[in-house]
Amino acid sequence: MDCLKKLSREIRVTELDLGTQVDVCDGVPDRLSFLRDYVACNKPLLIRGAVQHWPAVKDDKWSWEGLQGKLDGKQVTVAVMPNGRADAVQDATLSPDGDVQTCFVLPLEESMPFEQFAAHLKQQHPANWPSAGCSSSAHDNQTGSTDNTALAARSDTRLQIRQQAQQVPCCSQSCVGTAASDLASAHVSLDAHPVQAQEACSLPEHLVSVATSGQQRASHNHLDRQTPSDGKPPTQTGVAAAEFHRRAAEVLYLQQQNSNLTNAEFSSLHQDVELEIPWARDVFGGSPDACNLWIGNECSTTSFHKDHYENLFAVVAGEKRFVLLPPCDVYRLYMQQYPVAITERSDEGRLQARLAEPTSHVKWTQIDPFNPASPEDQARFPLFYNADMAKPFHVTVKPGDLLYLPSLWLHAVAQKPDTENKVIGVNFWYDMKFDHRYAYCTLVSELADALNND
Ligand SMILES: O=C(O)CCC(=O)C(=O)O
Repeated sequence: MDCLKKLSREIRVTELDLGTQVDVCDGVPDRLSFLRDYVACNKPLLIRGAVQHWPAVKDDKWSWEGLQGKLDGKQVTVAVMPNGRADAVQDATLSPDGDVQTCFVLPLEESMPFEQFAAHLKQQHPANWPSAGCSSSAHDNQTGSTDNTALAARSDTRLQIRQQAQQVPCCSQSCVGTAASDLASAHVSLDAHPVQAQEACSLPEHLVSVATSGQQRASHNHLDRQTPSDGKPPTQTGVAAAEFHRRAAEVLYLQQQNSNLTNAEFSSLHQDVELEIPWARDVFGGSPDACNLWIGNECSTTSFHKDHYENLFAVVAGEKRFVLLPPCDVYRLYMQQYPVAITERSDEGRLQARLAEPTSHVKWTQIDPFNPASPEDQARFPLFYNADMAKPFHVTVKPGDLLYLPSLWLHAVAQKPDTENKVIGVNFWYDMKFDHRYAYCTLVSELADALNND
């Protein structure tokens, strides 16, 4: 372990030559300096104003009004989670037995009209949350059950994990997913954030249909035959309101990592951005493999992971807050294998997780830099939390800025919304070189595994 610590220190000093901050420059550097001083050294750089000229930024073309003018009526695919922690390790309660298992949980992917997605994000302001708000931390639920809750050859991209995990059809007609053979296996309860049912509330228009369809489903699903604790049968309005509140608390994130921005459903947005960064073509030797659109709000976070790509991440609206560790620090994240669980919607409309079939495992980390570490976490993960270890780098990317995030860097991302409660990013993934750097990162990772298993 001392050798790995020494490697971390040496790389920080000799190659990265970074203090406590990632380098920042105003405007695009010349290609040669960028290649020599950053790409060749695998060193991140925040380039302020690099995409300021995009109409989406300069002319605010991607206000909700602007986006809805272009996208209303189009179906979009959205990741749905009860707690905004898609593709993250979390404790889930497996029903019917109530076994708690620590799993890597994939989101439900649902297809919905863009206007429904937009209305959902708009109403989901922290001020509307009765308790913990959009915290990504563990949450409980109305029923009282526990809930803590491309691009082949790149075995750990989140897209590929999603593709590998078996998806199941869900009750909603709008759900996306491939058929699964068996719905009757163990389920993980994944209820949404706690929201008090308020019968007297007025339902935002986009959720009236949800509540109504919930009402219809409820009568098929025996919800109306359940007896609540006060002994009175629930009214249909009560059932609809409960489903409305549960749905309103779900966290939606438009993010697919399959080059979704280049797809036909988003063609009306193409005039507002660039689908490739002109000066990056020379640096990376070609066009990006993927150009991804991300629309969410602060309820969603992205857990620590690395990608086998050179990444240019542009922010159009709101702010992205990256927490970064260089690849040589991978041993500090205590990566281990977790069973993969998928999220699905039950007949009653609840989000549930169940183990993927056939069983699969993913190497991931449990460390969540966005939640205060408990004393137990600090004791379990000293290489991350101990005061004598180097702190991760923090970078805030604002509208018009572009972050160069080198391949294999470990990153976790949180978001701060703009005044319209949205955060929009566009990123470009370029092929990385699988050279000596890749080999040494693999060595560090395998040494860390060996040490952890000792
Ligand atoms: O913006 C996010 O939530 C995650 C971005 C990310 O992980 C990536 O660009 O690789």
